[in-house]
Formats: sequence, structure tokens, C-alpha cells
Amino acid sequence: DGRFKTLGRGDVERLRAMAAPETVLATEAVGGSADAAELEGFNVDWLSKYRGSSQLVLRPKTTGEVAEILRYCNSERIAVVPQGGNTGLVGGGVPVHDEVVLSLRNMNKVRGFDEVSGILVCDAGCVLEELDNYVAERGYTMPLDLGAKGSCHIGGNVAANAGGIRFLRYGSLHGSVLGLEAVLADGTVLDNISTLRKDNTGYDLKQLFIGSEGTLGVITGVSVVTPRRPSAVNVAVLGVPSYEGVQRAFRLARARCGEVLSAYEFWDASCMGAVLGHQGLKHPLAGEHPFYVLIETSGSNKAHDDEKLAALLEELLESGVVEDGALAQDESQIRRMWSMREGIPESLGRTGPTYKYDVSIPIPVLYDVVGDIARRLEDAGLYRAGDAARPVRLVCGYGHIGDGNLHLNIVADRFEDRITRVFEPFVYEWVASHRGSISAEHGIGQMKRDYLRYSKSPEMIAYMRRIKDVFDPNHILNPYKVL
Ligand code: FAD
Ligand code: S2G
Ligand code: ZN
Repeated sequence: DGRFKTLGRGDVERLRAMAAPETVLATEAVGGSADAAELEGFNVDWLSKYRGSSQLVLRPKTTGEVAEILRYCNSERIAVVPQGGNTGLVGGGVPVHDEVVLSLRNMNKVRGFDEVSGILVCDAGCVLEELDNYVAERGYTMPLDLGAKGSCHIGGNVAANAGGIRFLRYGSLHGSVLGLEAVLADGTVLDNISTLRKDNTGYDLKQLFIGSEGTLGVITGVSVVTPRRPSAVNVAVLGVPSYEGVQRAFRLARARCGEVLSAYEFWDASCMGAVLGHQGLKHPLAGEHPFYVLIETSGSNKAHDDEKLAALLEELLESGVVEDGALAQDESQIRRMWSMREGIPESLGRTGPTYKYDVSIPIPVLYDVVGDIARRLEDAGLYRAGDAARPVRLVCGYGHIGDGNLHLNIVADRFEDRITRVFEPFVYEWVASHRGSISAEHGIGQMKRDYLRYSKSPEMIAYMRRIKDVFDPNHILNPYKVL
């Protein structure tokens, strides 16, 4: 649109000179030699739901190069999308039009690790799983874990303020990130890569970048405190007859396992059907159940924790809160139980195009929205459980119930308006009317930009805009996203 300059060959020549040749991908349209297919992976999101038309991908190797690139783009009013592993789920990391993609994948070095404090300093483009392997060798664990760990970057995790399956135990990145190095649109480098647990000197600016989704600056370095890796981990999968039972089991799990409880995830029968079907996994229990719960404990005394979890399982079975349960007997069973839970997104995606609503809802009513959406789709004649002839195949719910975070997923045979308008904006109105949040952990991106008002007041949004104007007055960073 008129606010930004369309990239010209001259711009590409200038930008190309700022980084090593092999780090630049430019199409013939702008004087490069790449064909559009080579940029596909940068223009299309993980869900294949959002597709941009960038003609130029830059993959700088240093903070200095990032600063030079941004300084030029800012002076020329060229729009830029910062990109990490491109596993985001709200279309935040891909261009909407022809914005330049600034990928951090070439900034992937560990800068330092203190083995006493567990404080890690690294480039933003380090892949989460590689960092977890790095700190694991030294007896530590990353304070977050998510199904995208093999591809997502720590910089993208911070920019998206990712939650994940360890949130219940280790909390938010707002607590575990100690410092950031970020480059602003005008090329200013904000070096706040602190390795101090306590630094109470003025406004904590790094907090603004956590969850800013590439709209305030490009994160180039992260300092994060990593917890000791637990030596004793155990996992159980439960078969639960009702959502009421899922809640009661959660209360009991916290009462009986207390400090060693490290994850409490749930999924419904529809999710289980999809994941067992696509992952070729054996059902972990004797029969089907309406709901499944995965409980994980992580501590330092295996026998002690095993005893606690076994006693909890016993109590849950005897009281009828759960119908069946299995305790992992070894590492491979723990991995298999987790791969069921972590395999849900991919399995749903393989079932068909998936509408995803990552929302926070007060736990007592959290699952009600799944039934309400299913009924609306039935009334519209678009869905009937088990009827493959209808355009909507699955309506299912799963997620980090311990955090009050539901992942409502609707699998259809294609993304189409007559389906979307049955639950948008209904799902956002529903969440807002139950005092929830329209985005629990995935952020706003381009998907939820027009619905921010369901979770933030006009005054809050007005101040977000003023902060955006301070950091990126020309609005070149990730336009069309968040605000
Ligand atoms: P991208 O997708 O590339 O970008 C994400 C956003 O951050 C974009 O707005 C982008 O512009 C911005 N950005 C990226 N890097 C930078 C940077 N260096 N500086 C400034 N801005 C930047 N999320 C959860 O919270 N919890 C989950 O449990 C979870 N599970 C997932 C499971 C699967 C299978 C998948 C595919 C995704 C899952 N996600 C989950 C989504 C998650 O948010 C992203 O996977 C991840 O956090 C984003 O990191 P990324 O490097 O892929 O960033
Ligand atoms: C998860 C992944 C994305 C989704 O698995 O916890 O965050 O909603 C999700 O399928
Ligand atoms: Zn999640």
C-alpha cells in the first residue's frame, strides 16, 4: 500500500552489498537469480494458510548486518518481516504482500553458558531443540518445550511469547528471559543482554519485545536462565469419562504431586482418533474414553515420584474420577505418550485444512466452547459427528489445561467463508463473554489483528500504538500484524 516503497533493483543491489552473497535470495523480478519456488518456504506459513509475495529474503549473519539492513529499509520506507523458524500459527512470520523477509536463521551461535547459574546467552536464530540438547549436556533444560522445537528459533519463541508444555512448571518467558539484544527499525542496537537475575534499574524494556511479534524490533540475541534438568521424569496417561473428571484429576494431581508436577495436558476422543490414525501408534489404554490426560512429574528422586504418581493413579481409579490409566514403565513409553500429545497438531493438519483457535478460558467452562461450535456447525448443516460427507470433518479440543489454555481445532475439507463465518467472530465473542483471552500463547499475527479489541480495551490498544510509534515510527516492521 502507499505507505511503503515497492522494492526496486537498486534497493536490492544496496541490500545485497550489506551481507554475504549466499545469504541473499532475490527473484529475477528484482534483479536476482532465485525463482519464486525458492522463496516459497519464506512466503508461506506452517499451516499453508497465509501466503505472501516477498521477492527478497535476507539472512544476515551478524547484528551489525541486521542494523545496516534495517537502517536502509527504514530510510527508504521498505517494509520488513522478521522471521525465525516460520512455525508460528497466526500468520505473523510471513509477508502479507511483498515485504522483505529478514530471516535470523544464519544467526545461530551460542554466545556463552554459565554452568553454575544455568544462564545461556545465544543468537536469536538458534533452534530451540538444539539449545535444549546443548544445555542438556551440561545438566540443564530449556524452560519451554513445544511441538515445533525442531524448527522454531529462540528468537521467535521470545517474539511470540510462546508458552508450550512446560509452562505449568517453568512459567512464562517474561520470567525466564533475563535480557535481549534487539535492533530497532532505524538501526539502533538495544544491547540489554544481561546475565543478571536481578537488575532493577529503570523500565524493563526487554519485556516489551517479549510477545511483540516482530513489530517493535528484531531480536538478535537472547539471555535466558535455564533450570536444572530433572533427573527423574515420569508420565501417566489417563482415560477420563467427563470434562468434570479432567478438572477433578487436575486438582488431585496438584494436591498429591505438588512441586514435582511438571505438565498436565488433555485432549478429547476426536484428537485421539486423529493422532492414533496418523501416527500409527497403539492405543495406550484398554479402550476408548471421552477425554485423555497426560500427567508428567519431574523431580530428583525417581522412587519417590513413582510412588506419588502410582498412589495418585490408584486414588483416581478407586474414586471413579478416571476409568483407566497407564504409567510409563521406561523412557520409550514416556516418549510414546508425549508423541501422542505432541502429534495432535500434525495429525489434525494431515486430516485436512485446520482452523485453530488458541484461547485462554476459565477452566470450569473451558471445554463448553467446543460443543457450542459443533452445534452451530450442525445447525448450519456443515457438520455431523462421523459424517465424512459434510464439509467439516472434526471439531475437537485439547491443550494445556493446566494453564487454562484450550486449542480448539476445526478440520474442514477447505478454508471457506461459509464455514469461517459460522464461528468467526462467534468464538471470539464467546471467549470474551467468559472473560477469556482470544490468544493464550500463539499471539495475534495477521489472523487475530481485527479481534484484539475482544481482549484489550481501546485505551490499552491506544497505548500499544504509541509504543509502536516510539520504536518504529515509520511502521516498517511487520506491518499488518498485531495492531
Ligand atoms: P516465526 O514463526 O518465524 O515468527 C513468529 C513471530 O515472531 C512472527 O511475528 C515473526 O515476525 C516474529 N519473529 C520471529 N523471529 C523474530 C526475531 N528474531 N525478532 C523479532 N521478531 C521475530 N506455540 C506455543 O506457544 N505453544 C505451543 O505448545 C506450540 N506448539 C506448536 C506446535 C507445532 C507443531 C507448531 C507448528 C507450532 C507450535 N506453536 C506453539 C507456535 C509457536 O509460537 C511457534 O512455533 C514459535 O514460538 C515461533 O517461533 P519461530 O522461530 O517459528 O517464529
Ligand atoms: C499445541 C499447537 C498448535 C495447535 O500443540 O500445544 O500450541 O493449536 C499447540 O495445533
Ligand atoms: Zn499449545
